[in-house]
Amino acid sequence: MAKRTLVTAALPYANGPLHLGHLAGAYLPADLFVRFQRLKGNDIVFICGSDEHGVPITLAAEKEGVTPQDIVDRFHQINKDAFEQFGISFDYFGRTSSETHKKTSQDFFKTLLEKDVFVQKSEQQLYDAKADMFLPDRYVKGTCPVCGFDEAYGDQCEKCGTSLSPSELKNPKSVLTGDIPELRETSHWFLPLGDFQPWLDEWIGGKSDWKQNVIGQCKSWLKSGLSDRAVTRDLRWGVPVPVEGSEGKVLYVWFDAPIGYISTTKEWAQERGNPDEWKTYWQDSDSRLLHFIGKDNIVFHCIMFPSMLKAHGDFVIPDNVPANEFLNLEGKKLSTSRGWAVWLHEYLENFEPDYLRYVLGTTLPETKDSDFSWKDFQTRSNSELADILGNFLFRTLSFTDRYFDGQVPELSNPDSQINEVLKQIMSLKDNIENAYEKFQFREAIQLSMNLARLGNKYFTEMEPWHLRKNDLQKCGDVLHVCLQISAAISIIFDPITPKKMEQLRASLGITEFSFDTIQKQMLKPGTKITQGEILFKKIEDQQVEQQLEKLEKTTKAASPTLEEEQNWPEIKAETDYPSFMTNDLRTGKIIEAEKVAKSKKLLKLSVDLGFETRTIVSGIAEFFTPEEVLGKKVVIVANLAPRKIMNIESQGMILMAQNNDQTLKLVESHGEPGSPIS
Ligand code: B3M
Ligand code: ZN
Repeated sequence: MAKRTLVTAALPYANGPLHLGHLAGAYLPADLFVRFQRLKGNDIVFICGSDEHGVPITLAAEKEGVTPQDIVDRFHQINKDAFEQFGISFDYFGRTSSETHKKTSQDFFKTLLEKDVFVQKSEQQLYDAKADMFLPDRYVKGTCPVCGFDEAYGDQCEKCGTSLSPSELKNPKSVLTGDIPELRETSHWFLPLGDFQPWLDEWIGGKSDWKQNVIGQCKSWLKSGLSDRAVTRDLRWGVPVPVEGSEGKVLYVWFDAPIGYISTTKEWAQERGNPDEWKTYWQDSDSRLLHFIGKDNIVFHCIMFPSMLKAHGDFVIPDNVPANEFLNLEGKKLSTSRGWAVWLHEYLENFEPDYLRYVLGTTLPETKDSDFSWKDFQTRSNSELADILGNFLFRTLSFTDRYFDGQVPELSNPDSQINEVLKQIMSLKDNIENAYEKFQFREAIQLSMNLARLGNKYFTEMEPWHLRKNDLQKCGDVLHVCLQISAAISIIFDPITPKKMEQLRASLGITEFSFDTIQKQMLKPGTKITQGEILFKKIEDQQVEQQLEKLEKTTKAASPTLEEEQNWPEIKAETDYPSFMTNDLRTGKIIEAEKVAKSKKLLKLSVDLGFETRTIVSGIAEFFTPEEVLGKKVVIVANLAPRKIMNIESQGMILMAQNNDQTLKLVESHGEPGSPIS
């Protein structure tokens, strides 16, 4: 077991504000982990900062007609504030435009240069004569050589995920001027990743404790073979290449950004007045390095940066990279360009952070993509945070305040039931610890809520309001137990809802605590407690509706991008007229609609065809409520052979249009029910 841990969370690009997807991908899981480790009293440092270089920044600046510096200054502050308000408890939040970072990354580059790690190559690259610059990465768009998608970027095709270099694109176009670029000779330094392949194979092959999704991605990269990666660019914005005669060249953002973890740790140490302290985290073999990231950053953190660290030789190599998958929003892929996102600073205008920390924590995309919906946010906030956790704490504290003079009663007769309940606190505690250590935060949070469930159920079953009248001693015992559970909650929930737990501990008079101070009886009899206020209030329907309306509005305002308009499947193989005419399409009016029990996807519909009524089972329940389709006139395939779906005979099919974001839309008809469509 390592003596100390350095946790990093991906450095967010300072080119825009943060949204829920960022929080769920890297920052919340990292913060849960770090807060838990701090509770355990373990030595841990949590580092992050703004990624202020690279094409994402310069493109944002060009779009707005301001300087890159303006962009990064603005979003560094906005994002830093949002993190703070969400209680993301970095020990230091730096930025890659700092002097320390410049020096650290230049020194890193120079070391690799001296060790002869790089390959220097001259090659023809795309150049925009009008803009007078080379076109690295996202400065160029074109057709993907792999899947044919014609809006692929110079560094990656977002459709098929292939990572590309600009010269691989077919029909390239400059995003600055729209011109077709010319080719010009330029020279760059490359990291020959292939040289590291044997080492990477062995290193990653030995990682039995890494998450499956991470291992899977790494293995597929390794399997397809690693090639040279350019680590410099012809750009004006970035860390200058520290080699004489290389004016106009900067380090590639994915070369300098991970080194930002090192420079930020240095700045943290400087700020603490112990400038060499960073070395213990980066250079002592007793330190473990953990990178929390989203899945799109896996290759950089598991292949490229470890190779850089290995080549350098002075630093520890990551111990684990617990990357998350993606978070969807209301069943659709998050998209900032389409306005389909919930921005953190906007969330904070309406709700307290701890609600989101909890709800998002229960839905983290740990092993596969997951979904955030406002309805679910409301349901979980109300039925778990308010009805279980908040209710239990309020009942316990107010009862004690009222009938026991605000003091923890004695436990006079610890019968077997009481012992069982107290024992369960301890076994939940162990299981929670285990889940945190394995990066299973959803599990840890669910188990934490089980502790509140235990308390709530016990309180209800024991009916202390009756006991008070006929067995005051037993009533005291029950409250004693409930207060012990409350005390355990105030620590166990600390990583999840830190602000609320601070309030709770103030009510319980707990000042010194750690995860291991959770005992069956933490609160001594006679301890004074105060009732405090209700910790979790319910979220009203109208608050959630407002959020949904806002989402609709922002999506409409953001015009769809070209890539979305053109991203349609290929036309199917040709058919002939007689074959097509064997399909009997009719107008049908939906006259009844209900959800199929035990199915998320299916609606059972009664459809009036004028001359008869059909039952049709349709897989549209994730897109329409029964009320929304009722009365609609749609297009039916009327001569499709009947099929049994969930034991219901479906007598036809309804035509749907499928949009790029995978949503379904009804194909509506203006004909009369029964009218043939051809
Ligand atoms: N800025 C990409 C991102 O925000 C990048 C991460 C850098 S981590 C060293 O997704
Ligand atoms: Zn592609």
